Amino acid sequence: METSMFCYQCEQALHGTGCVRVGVCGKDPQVAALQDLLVYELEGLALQAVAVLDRGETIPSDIDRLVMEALFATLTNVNFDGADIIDLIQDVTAARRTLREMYGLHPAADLHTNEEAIRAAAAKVDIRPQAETAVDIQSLKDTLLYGLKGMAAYAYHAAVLGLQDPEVNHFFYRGLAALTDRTLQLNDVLDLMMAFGQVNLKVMALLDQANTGTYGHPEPTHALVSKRKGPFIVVSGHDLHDLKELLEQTAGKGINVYTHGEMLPALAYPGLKKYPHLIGNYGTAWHNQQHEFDSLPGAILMTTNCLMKPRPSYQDRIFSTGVVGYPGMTHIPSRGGKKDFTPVIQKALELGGWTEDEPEKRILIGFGRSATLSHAEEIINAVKTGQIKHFFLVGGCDGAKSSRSYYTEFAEKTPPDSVILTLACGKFRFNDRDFGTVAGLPRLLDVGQCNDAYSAIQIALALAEAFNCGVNDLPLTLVLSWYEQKAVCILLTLLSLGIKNIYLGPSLPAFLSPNVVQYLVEQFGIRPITSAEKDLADILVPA
Ligand code: SF4
Ligand code: SF3
Repeated sequence: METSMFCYQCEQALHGTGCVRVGVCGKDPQVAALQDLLVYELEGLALQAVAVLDRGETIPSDIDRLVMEALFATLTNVNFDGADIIDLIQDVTAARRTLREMYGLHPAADLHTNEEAIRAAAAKVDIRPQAETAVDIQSLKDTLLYGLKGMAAYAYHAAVLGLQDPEVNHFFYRGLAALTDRTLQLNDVLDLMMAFGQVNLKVMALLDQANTGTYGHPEPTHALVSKRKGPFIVVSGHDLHDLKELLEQTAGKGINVYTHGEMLPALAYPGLKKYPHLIGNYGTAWHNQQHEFDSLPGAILMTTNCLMKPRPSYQDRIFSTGVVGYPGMTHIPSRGGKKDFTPVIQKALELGGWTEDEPEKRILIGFGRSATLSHAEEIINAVKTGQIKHFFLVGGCDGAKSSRSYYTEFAEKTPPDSVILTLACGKFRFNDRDFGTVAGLPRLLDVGQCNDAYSAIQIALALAEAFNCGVNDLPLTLVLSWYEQKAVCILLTLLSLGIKNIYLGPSLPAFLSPNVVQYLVEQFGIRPITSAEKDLADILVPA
């Protein structure tokens, strides 16, 4: 049984270098090794798939879907259950066999089928073979792998809503296969990363199309953030489809449904807010869940990341679904494309919920690209007349580190003639504050989830077009916080769009070698955050 591990894929990596005994996130060495083996097996599958694609043949769509699910399961705070990872390894092994038989490929070595063989292989697998011999190449390949994990999450959400793009699916194979190619030089991997950024932009567009096509464009909404009496279910994560299915199954049952964390933006979609029992939002960002869920008199459904180890006080009332898993946690499976949330509903009714209404409190959300750009004319005029002098995008992941208070201070210190766009779970640090208005618009515009980064990019591109300039010439500064691998794929997309001078924190990724950091600073002007005062002074220095 493994007693050591190495993982440095997220911002919580121990000492800023990597988790070696157990993950700061709670991932144990056995699960870490199994996840590495899953990635290794996916690389093997990808090599086969590339051979098939190069012959002009196609990959069965269930294999495309498996690749998304398997990569997504290895994203930080998604799946901590070794049994689930073993199932996925067996599925990938079966997919390799399928491709071999369909297309007469050479038999692959090491097709692990039983649990014992899988665990033995996991103990030996090394998915960073160039870590000692080619530090910078390995650093770039790791960055690409983490980007692929993030992209898998986006592709999965779009696929759940019926949208896939063959070019995107193929890039998973080409990207994973490239990770095994020892002939690649630094420039080759850099080129691949930029190509990846553009493909990821397509996935983000696809997900935007899936979400807005299914549920309509988010609209400005004063979302309830106080408790209402009665039984309830709290839904966390990013999966709008799971929320929709739960809303259908809870209709008329006297149960309120609250969003939590990254599900908050769901309250602004016409196709979801039409359910009157989708009542409001409970809680804040993922890292506060253990105390927010402690003794909660309601049921909790985790649809995606970020899941933390459940405390005993609520382990009987938290459920997982989709790719999420935790040992001992009740999982709601998908059967024939449908989910049966009866256990969650029964638990909510049994617990009874809150006994009193809290004084009502609301926050303003729902400024995706459609709602924000419906004010384009006012915004452009306000810039021309000097009422709006600067735009900030203060967004990204939240996390537990105290240095993340930077983002609250930064938002608070932005001048009154500026607009703050925000998205993802980092906004919970300041989204309940009153930033007032500028040119008749709210100063704080909540664009949505991290899954809505496409919306923010479209807003920036529309402003650039209106002013007939590039995004880098706009009075716009991106101040991003990262934690997990979706942030990596977004960053690579921004770089592939040529966007420069991004402020990044709370710390730089451990997987970027010093030379890679230097390259990013020189080529893209990436700036590690310092203090809110200093960074703001640097940004707002008169031209
Ligand atoms: Fe550590 Fe993050 Fe890896 Fe978890 S995902 S083991 S916290 S680096
Ligand atoms: Fe948050 Fe996990 Fe990244 Fe979706 S919920 S932004 S960290």
